[in-house]
Amino acid sequence: MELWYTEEHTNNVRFTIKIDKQIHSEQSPFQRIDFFDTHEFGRIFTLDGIIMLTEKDEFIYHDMIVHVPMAVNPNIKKVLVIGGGDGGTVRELTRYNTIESIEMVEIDQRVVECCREYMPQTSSKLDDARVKLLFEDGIKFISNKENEYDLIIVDSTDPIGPGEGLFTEEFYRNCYKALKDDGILVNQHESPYYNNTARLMKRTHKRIKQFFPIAKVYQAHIPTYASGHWLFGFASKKYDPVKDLDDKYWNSLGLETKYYNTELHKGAFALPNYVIKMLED
Ligand code: AAT
Repeated sequence: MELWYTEEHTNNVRFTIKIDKQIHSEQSPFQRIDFFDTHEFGRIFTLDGIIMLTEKDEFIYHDMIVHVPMAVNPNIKKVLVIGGGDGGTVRELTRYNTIESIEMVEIDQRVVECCREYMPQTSSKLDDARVKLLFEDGIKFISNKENEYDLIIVDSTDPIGPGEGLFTEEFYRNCYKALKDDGILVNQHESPYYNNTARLMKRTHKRIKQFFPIAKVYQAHIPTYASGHWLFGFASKKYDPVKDLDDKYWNSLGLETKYYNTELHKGAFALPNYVIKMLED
């Protein structure tokens, strides 16, 4: 018998992948956690029936959420990751010797435990000496921080369920406060393509723009997220992500990346007209 994983991308569109084997399934206090092996995408990890990552395309998401801010400010030393329990974002951050501390605040301890067991490709660097794991709600965690971080990465689920509060005005105000004067906020910013996510992405940009003098959006092609066209937000008190790109410095580090390079960095901020219009509205 053939097994297929199906995810609803809209009420009228479904995305289906052939499953070789179901690996693990459980209901945590926060969400349903599943792992499957697939022929096309390798092992996949889903929360509440939505793909968080696959072995085949996670490099795109994690390269873009980490290397873009790191190539803009080479002096990033103290980083906060909110969500990201699979460890992919932390894995990329640990490649920078200049980073001194990485705090990862993940609401669901079971995500980390399961990813340590079933997703070694992303969780392999969670034991780095600079990494501190905190199992709490990122919304609450950030509320009393001031002038502490050089970089905050919001590697969150979509704004439904436990991730909802990570897309609110209050949360972005608190991120602004928690960042140093030259701090950068990067977040997963949903997709502009289908109406259901476009609505969320427009609202997210509007909210971030209220607090940050510089608020830009950049894109990547992530095949297993709805429509494949995914956005990230770059917000800062000081740095423009393209004008302040330190490409000489980043290239001198000699980091080998499968997706990111500094030419692509510049290009990722060039958006299709319909997206520019959505962000202006
Ligand atoms: N690295 C790509 C994987 C993710 S998972 C996002 C993580 O955010 C999940 O582990 C979830 O438990 C955690 N999370 C959700 N809400 C909170 C919260 N309030 N505080 C802390 N952690 C939280 C991102 C996938 C993006 C999918 C896009 N479609």
